[in-house]
Amino acid sequence: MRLDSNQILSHNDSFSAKHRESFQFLNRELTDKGVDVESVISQLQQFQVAIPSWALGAGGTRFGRFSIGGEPGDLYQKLADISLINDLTGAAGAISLHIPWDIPDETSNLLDWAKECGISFDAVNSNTFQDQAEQALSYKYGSLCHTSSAVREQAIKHHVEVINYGKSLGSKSITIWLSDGSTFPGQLNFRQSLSRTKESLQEIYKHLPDDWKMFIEYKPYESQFYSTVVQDWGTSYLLAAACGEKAYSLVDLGHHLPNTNIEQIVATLLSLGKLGGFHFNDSKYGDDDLTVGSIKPYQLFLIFLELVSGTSDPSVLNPPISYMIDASHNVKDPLEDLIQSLEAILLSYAQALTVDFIKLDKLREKNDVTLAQELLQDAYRTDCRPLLREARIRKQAAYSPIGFYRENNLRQKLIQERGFSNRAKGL
Ligand code: AFD
Ligand code: MN
Ligand code: MN
Repeated sequence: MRLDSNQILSHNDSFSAKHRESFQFLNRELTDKGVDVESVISQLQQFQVAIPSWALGAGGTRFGRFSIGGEPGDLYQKLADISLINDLTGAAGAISLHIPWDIPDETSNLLDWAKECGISFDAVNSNTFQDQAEQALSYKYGSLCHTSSAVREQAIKHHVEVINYGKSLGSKSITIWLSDGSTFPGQLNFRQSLSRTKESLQEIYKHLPDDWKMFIEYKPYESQFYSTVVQDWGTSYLLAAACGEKAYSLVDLGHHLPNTNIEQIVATLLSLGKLGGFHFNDSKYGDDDLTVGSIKPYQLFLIFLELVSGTSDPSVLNPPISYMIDASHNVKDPLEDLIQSLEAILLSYAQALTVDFIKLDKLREKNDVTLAQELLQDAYRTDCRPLLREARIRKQAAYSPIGFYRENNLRQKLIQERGFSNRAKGL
């Protein structure tokens, strides 16, 4: 559904006096601190986060799923939903597909439709954590790590098919998340399963086009509950290093045991030049796939602090990072949840961009812990939302995306258009 740009403009006009006052106040406050506000706004306008195709319908847990109505029933409707989010936010111009859930009958008019929606194709995601209907061999006991070479070959073939499908759509990266592991002690030989996984990934890597990247995602548990082969950032890093320069680690915020210092992992992978990308979400206990910034917003800010300082450090040789949301919406309207996630991501990014890193480094050199902390907390406690609104307004996106979505009853319109029976393939 493409939104009427005139409707967005009149929405924005209705807030213009209020926005001008708060933006001018913040602009003065930040300029007095030496912040280049125009540069911050321009970076906010350029920042893009890919939307996962599997997050546009109501999610679920292993205990059940509750439909919401108006959900997308196919990839064309998913692209329409993302174009709606992008029209409102200006920050969601790409979709990340999940194969085979997202293989439509005909790719040619899919490209035309995606172009009409203004949406490009970001990373493609493989799936060897489920068995598909026509699959010859089961992944029940693993895929790329499997003791049977026939199963490993089938899984490698699947990844090559995913790459080829992505190539047909203009994608330039593949994300590989393996749930391979064991549920009980004794089930798996740790050393052999790791070396089999490495060899399988190296085989897939041979099929990676020169201008592609391979993201190796890690996760401590699920769907296995005793061990996961690619369990942590270190394992992901060693596998990426074993594959080659086009392979990187992917950090999913929900894939860390409680209290892990994720911002330190981000800094370490940046210094190794192997930080490929993020799956943004939030969590309280595990891989809860909660709305970004809804539980630990300060952690998100500290992660962006490492991203902003790392990517502006000439000694850090890390390529541009791929950003994606990876969350599941069980009790909220999925489109509203994705809009909230985008707001949280851009807000943390904006706050981190206002930090004076030269001043911070001087305080660190002097071991002035209090003032170093004060500097960070001051940035985190600054309400930078007027900067996000200014960035959106300048892109003809909405002053308040959620406000516009509600004012115009967009979910009701989707229900009128699609009814309640749709259920897109996915988790
Ligand atoms: C699940 C996994 C992982 C993966 C995603 C898409 O935990 O995050 O990236 O599915 O395959 O969330
Ligand atoms: Mn993920
Ligand atoms: Mn996950």
